Amino acid sequence: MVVSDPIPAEYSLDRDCTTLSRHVVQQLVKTGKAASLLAPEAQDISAIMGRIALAGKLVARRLSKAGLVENALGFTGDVNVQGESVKRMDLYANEVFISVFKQSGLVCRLASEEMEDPYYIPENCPIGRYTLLYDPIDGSSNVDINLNVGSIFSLRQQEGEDLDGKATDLLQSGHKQLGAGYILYGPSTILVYSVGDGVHSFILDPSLGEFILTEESIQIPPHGPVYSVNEGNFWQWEDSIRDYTRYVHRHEGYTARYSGALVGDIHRILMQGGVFLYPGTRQKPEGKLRLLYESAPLAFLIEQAGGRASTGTQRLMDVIPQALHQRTPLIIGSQEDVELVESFIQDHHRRQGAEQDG
Ligand code: P6P
Repeated sequence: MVVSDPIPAEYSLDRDCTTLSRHVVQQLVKTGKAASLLAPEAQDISAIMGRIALAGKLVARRLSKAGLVENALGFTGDVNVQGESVKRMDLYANEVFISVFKQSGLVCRLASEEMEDPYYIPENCPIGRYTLLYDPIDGSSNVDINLNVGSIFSLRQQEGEDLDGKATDLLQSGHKQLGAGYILYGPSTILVYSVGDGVHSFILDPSLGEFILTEESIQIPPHGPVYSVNEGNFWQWEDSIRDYTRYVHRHEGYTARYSGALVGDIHRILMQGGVFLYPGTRQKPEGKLRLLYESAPLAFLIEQAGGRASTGTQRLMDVIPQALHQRTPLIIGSQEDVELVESFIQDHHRRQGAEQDG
């Protein structure tokens, strides 16, 4: 008689065999973006997600040892295109994403927060017509103090030949994204993605070296208690955002959470509900966060999870960038909480209009 050794509940085989690549292919067929599991577009995007997962594993490994490895932490002494001091981890992660796509025949252009112009992999271009836009390490100020950081990615299809090397075909709205996601490097390494049919999360099982499916079709609560904003900027904000802040200070049921790293703050809101704000200031009305590789991919995800993302006055996904590193104000999260912030902005504009008419 064969005695089947009971498999402990936490190791369900079906779940452990739902690897990221297999899940992506299934998703693409479900969304109709691929005719079959073996269709080239399904295999390509699945392979791209597999390479992104490999990049996540390499970055997670480096982060876990950063404190023990010479010259892994701290600053390089350079300043990036954003005018920000570059951390060694920023550069490492940026190189990792480039390296995993070399000889892949998949992605022929990479646009990153860390590079003024896109990086081309010409040998891939005849085959792979995809462009990866990414923030290799978002929140890198947290790296040296062992707090959570993340990578954000967005996948687009190249349009035209880009002969001038300026990638102007990328200057289109967020609706052009084929998929988007983030990797959160925390107590666990979590990869969250969507290719247009819901948001799904995977946790890296270090013993397997695989991202294992943990949650499918994540839905953000319509309302949540968290508001996530750097209140140190209060005196630089427009009156509308100050009025919103005073409202949540004075009403029960709100709590402030802000880590200084976008991916962790967004993940909390995706899972528990609430709103994240990085509004413009009087000096910088365009805000701080970048549109193409931070706000647009997160807006894609949050909308797929039933949430809302805006600049405060416009749906974030509709914004058409004028430049690769364009910044944008970002208000993102639960439908009701984003709408509450927008209502303060609309009221403020109405009052301004009335005063001007008055
Ligand atoms: P501040 C990190 O530099 C980042 O780009 C995001 O990860 C984060 O949400 C934001 O900037 C924090 O900016 O001005 O509050 O320190």
